[in-house]
Amino acid sequence: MATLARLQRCHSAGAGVPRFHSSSGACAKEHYKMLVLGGGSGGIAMSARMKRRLGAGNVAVVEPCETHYYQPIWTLVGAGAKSLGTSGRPTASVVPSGVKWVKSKVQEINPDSNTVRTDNGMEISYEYLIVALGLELHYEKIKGLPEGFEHPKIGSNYSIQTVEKTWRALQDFREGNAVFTFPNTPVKCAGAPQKIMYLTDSFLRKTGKRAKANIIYNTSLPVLFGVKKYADSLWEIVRSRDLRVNLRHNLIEVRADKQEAVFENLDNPSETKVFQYEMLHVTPPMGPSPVVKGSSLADETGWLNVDKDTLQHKKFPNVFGIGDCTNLPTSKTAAAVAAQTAILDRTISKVMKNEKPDKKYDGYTSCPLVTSFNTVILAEFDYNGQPLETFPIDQGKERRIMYHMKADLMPHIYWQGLLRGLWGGPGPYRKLLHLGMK
Ligand code: FAD
Ligand code: UQ1
Repeated sequence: MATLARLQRCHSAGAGVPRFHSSSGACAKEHYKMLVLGGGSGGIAMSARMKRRLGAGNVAVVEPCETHYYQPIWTLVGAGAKSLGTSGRPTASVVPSGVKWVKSKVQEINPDSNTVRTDNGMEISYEYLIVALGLELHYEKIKGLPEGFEHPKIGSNYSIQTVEKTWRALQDFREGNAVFTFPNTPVKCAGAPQKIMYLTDSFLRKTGKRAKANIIYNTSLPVLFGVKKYADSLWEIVRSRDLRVNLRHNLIEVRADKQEAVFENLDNPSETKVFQYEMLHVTPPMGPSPVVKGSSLADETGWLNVDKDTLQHKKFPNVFGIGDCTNLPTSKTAAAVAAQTAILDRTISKVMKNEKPDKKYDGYTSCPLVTSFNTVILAEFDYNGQPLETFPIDQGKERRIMYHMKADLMPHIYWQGLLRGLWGGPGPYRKLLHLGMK
């Protein structure tokens, strides 16, 4: 499937056609005080903050894709609650004005010479570098994919090409198994693989088909969710809605022509189980950006090797990292990126003044666990897996207000706040809201 193969390089059509956004035109060598790699959530937010700090002319961002996507809304797109069109905006409209957009793909990072090479043969040198290259999806690591997506009954909310297929499969559901997977790798938004299961359950109840469905969540993990408080709430929901959870089940093959999904038992890998499906939602294996992995910026596992407190690279002091590409030991989300932007901004200002970074990232991350078409459990936690909740109410409960926050408010905070460098996460509000509680 040509479109799926392209997904690995870019979310949008027209990728890989190098050209330049600014009027200065292409030249073989360029230099910037601040070079940002990747124009996703972290890259655009940091470009905005660096523009404020250094002036637009000193900042460039390298990003090959024409369209910037608000990925968190794909959970709702896959369940038919939002349209795909609402998730994307032209990259040209989110790159801060005056900041140079190098519309190209980074091919090589050479931190020893402070240079980056792009796929149009350009060499860009920098004084400071921010790496925000996200992570790589690996559908191809499942036998039978990505070509299996050419068949009906299978979808995946994790890519622009397959998210609407989830909604199609849900609408086409007649009777049988609805199977949801979680891979044996780190993932972005670890709640998303099960959010679509709860939405499927709600949709099938609404349309009177629930009695004809077995809803099955096959996860590689040994737990339903990594933080006990929220896991307890989710187990309660799973029990009350008659959802089946199989732990340590890892998807290894899809036989899309026969509507069969094959899982290995991670506690006994010689044992495989075949599940016939009427609907299959695949969360693909994920891994580090190959550009990071192939450079001396990576740790032994391939993720960008940054200090967990300051986000400064552990070996190259003029290099910084943010978001899904890093080895920060927290759950990979846009909410984490938001909190990281405030810390990284501060770290960079200190490093530029030859001072010691003084603000520490606590690992804040958040996952709005959508449990129906009008409820969310708002999980928020830190590096230690301890709840770090913004609101002075029990966030372990399903709440309607949190659904509106996720579906209606959060997109505005993302486009108008985070991407403009104005939203550094809810930390300051948390302190205010909890003042009266102390
Ligand atoms: P990205 O935003 O993915 O950006 C990486 C950028 O790097 C991309 O633009 C890419 O094109 C570019 N790039 C890649 N390789 C190269 C290269 N070689 N050269 C140049 N550019 C390159 N988060 C939440 O907080 N809440 C949620 O509810 C939530 N739900 C989610 C649901 C789904 C289905 C998905 C898919 C994600 C969800 N997330 C959620 C996660 C969130 O979207 C990511 O964690 C966030 O976007 C990470 O930002 P980033 O900048 O690190 O990476
Ligand atoms: C958040 O800051 C954020 O980034 C913009 C998200 O990504 C879309 C989120 O999903 C969440 C929950 C937060 C945290 C914000 C609040 C108000 C708790």
